[in-house]
Amino acid sequence: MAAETKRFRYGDPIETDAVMVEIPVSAGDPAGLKVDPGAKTMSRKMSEETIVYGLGETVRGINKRGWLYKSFNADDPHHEEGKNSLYASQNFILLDDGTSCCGYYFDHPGAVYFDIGYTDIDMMTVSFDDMDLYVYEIEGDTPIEIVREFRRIIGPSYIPPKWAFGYGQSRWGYKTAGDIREVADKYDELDIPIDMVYMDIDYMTDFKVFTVDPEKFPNTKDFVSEMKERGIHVVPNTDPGVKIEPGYDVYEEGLKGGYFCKKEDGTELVAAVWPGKIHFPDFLNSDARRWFGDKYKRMTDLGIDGFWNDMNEPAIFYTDETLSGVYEGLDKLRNEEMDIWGFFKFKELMDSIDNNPEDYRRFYHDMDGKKIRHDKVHNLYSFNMTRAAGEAFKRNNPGQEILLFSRASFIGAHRYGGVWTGDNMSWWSHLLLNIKQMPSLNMTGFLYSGADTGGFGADTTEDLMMRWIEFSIFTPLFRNHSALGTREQELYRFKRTDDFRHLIELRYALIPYIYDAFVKAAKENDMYIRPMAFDYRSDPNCRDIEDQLLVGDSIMIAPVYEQNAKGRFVYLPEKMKFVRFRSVDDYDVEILNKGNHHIDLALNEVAVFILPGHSLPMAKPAKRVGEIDFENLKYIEG
Ligand code: MIG
Repeated sequence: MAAETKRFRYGDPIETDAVMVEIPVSAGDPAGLKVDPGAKTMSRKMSEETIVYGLGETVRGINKRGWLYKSFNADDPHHEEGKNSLYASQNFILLDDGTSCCGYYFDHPGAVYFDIGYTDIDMMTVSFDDMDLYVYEIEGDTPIEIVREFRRIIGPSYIPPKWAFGYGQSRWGYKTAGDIREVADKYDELDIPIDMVYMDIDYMTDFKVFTVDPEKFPNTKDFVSEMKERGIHVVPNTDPGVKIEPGYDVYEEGLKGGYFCKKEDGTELVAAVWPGKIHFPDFLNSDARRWFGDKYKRMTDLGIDGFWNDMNEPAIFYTDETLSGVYEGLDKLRNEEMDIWGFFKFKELMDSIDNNPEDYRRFYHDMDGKKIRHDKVHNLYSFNMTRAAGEAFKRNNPGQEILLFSRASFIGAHRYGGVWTGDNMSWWSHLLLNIKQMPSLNMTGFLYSGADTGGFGADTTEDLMMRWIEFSIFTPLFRNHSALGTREQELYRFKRTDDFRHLIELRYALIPYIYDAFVKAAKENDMYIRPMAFDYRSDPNCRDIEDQLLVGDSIMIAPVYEQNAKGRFVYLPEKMKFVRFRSVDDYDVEILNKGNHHIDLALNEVAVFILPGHSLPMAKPAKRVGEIDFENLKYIEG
């Protein structure tokens, strides 16, 4: 039986455009959900065996059971397991008890709460602030079929240019053309392959979107082409907020066109982000979307062909309203004698200043004639920023392939771009989190994804960087990025640069495999990275595995994610060929039988397991994706 979808309607849903295939609305409630309109909940009992997959980029495991997740895109750099929200809202879940399975998509643009065995370990309860939504219930025989059907209805995943499968170096702190050039030079001096160097916010004039500071980049066009001639793409960061500055044309145009989000009284919301006081473009309005999207042409006219959209939850440092509330509160405290409760009140006031929920209720969108308060459609903001860019590229750069990925996301955005998982930390636990997030993101259509390799916040270490790279070799987006003020982590900052070169070369040798598997997954609505239990569903030992993954059709990976570990345990659901790579040409192979094994993996060694009957194609090492010979490959037979 092929999987089948039914659609149910509750209340007065806002059209999100997440789903592309028109499915007739069925009467009644979904077969597997108990709907309680009074409580605004939809629930379902789970058996002891039930695994709950999905939710895209979230905290915790591949199996989402045992926690409360809130879909409400959050700018929160503390990705700890006690959190309920990260940057993304991908409201797709898949329940599998081993013999029967089904999927649900809750198409709702506001907050959605997924209590998956949190209140009651055997119950899943999904709730809403407003029960205005479409629910899609997908029935099918296997998790793979359900995902395929879900992906069919949400439309095809974005495929980036081939060079976007190369290695990228980024850091918040590169300021000038000279800084960027130096990064490229150092990589080239050490012969470490690289295809991209990223430009973080300092390239702009006063953080004004769609500007390049002429002092830091005296001739951007020449610089971009100089870099491109050596095979390197420069990829700038783009923020949604438009600086309020008379004379700045983006601001003037936006104001004149009425493209900014307004408050109840009809005046533009003023918020503070990097540029200082800004207005937010109303991406939920098709005219504003078109207008903002067209501005990317300023950058593509300079030869730029890749972008990362940041801060689009949207993040708000403060608004005047919140700020004066905080000042008032502080003044009150100042006039009273400070006691211990005053101290806590003081701290609470300070913490309330950014991303304040009240601020998300302070402004409205004009959804093509319909005025809707922001918090009701919060999760659509980043989707429509990405869409603004993606649609504009089709319009203004026809036939050109452009790299695009975003921080915040919602289903639908996967058709226009990829995602990176935001401000993680240089922690071993975040390498493991990255491993667990990838298959969940793949389920929801975000195939082009990856994390800040080496970790963004906090100081990385050489061994963490090495182990992280050994995993990122397999993620479509492979970018080393770090925060201002942290230890510098370009690969040339470390001692074992030969090992790093060998690892990045291995990535490049595997790009024919990775790219093929990626494109095939995108075209066939499959997953490029999958949990073990998807392919080995009848093997009970695979049901709990959260740290081994299937990549494409031919390989399994088992990354090391513990500091000082010299190897790890793996479970093989069938006989496989274990390849221990030190470099493209230096590896040993061993056939391992089905069962548990401990494998030794020195710090510079990567484990790849080739599935029986499959083979792993490898290209000759190249310094740029464009130099890879996709025709002459050698094959390691499984
Ligand atoms: O408030 O542009 O997640 O990757 O380096 C921080 C500076 C803004 C957040 C992004 C991060 C980026 C940083 N940005």
